[in-house]
Amino acid sequence: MFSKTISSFALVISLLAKSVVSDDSVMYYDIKNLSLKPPYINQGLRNVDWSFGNSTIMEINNYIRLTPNLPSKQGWLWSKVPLISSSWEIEFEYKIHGKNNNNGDGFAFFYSKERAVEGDAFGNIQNFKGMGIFFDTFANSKHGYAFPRISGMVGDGQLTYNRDNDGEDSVIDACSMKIRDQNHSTKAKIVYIKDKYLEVSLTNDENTEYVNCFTINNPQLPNSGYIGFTASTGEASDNHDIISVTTKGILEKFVGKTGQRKMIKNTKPALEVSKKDTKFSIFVIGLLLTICGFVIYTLKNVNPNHKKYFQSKSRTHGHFN
Ligand SMILES: [Ca+2]
Repeated sequence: MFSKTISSFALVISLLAKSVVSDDSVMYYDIKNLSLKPPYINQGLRNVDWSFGNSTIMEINNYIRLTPNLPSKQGWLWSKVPLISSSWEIEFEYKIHGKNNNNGDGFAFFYSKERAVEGDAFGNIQNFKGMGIFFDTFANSKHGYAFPRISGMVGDGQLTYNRDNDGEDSVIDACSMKIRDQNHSTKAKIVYIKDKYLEVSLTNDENTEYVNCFTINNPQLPNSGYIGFTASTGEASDNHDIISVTTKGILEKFVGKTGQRKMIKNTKPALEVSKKDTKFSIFVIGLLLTICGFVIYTLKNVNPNHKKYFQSKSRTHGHFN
């Protein structure tokens, strides 16, 4: 009986221990109204969380085409509400394609204070406040690196993206990678950890798993920003398609260098539940240990006559184990 009691306690304690969240875990939560996937509509025949304009069209179940493969087009797709998480991860699938030799200009991802203001930074204003990642497929001037070029810029409202030199004055970091007319899906993942870093990773035909494009140390971004995708064509053109967007918040408390990744579904309640779970688990474990100690003490100090009584009762009922 005694060994059974101990093993039962051990089982309960091990089960409870699994609900305790370790401090070095990276905790994510889905932000559904800042995510997008086919068929792109979530209320009737429209999407209440995103809007698009200019040359952009939506092909339900397939793609949101920022620009068609035609000259002198601009298009945009913007979230209607800003992302307010201090740390976040945005992953999106896109497709740049066109069966022509003169291809361009590319598209851009933005996390910025403004939304849907048109301009010459791939269809967005050039002096935006926030982060811009440019997927530039057309070299407007000569450089010592290859195109397509994926580059990052942090705008403060004053700094201007210069299209004529492909943003060379304002780009913080960049990499070159084949991202047009790929057979495998082309995806980008942007991870921003407040006060630490912003990392851009990409996939293509050669790299079906994410590879690092660049990492910017401690970029100063606004506390909140709209998520936007814009594209433009000039004499050179391409189809610029957004296939899907997945936005997740990251709980800073659990950010660690080699943290174990774990999904949780709800935002604020998740953090509160974790704390409560931890406190509750510690309380229950303490209570069980106290009961356990009391049982051990009682069994050790029980009156021999009582022991006989218990044995006698047990035999009466046919229980010997
Ligand atoms: Ca360019």
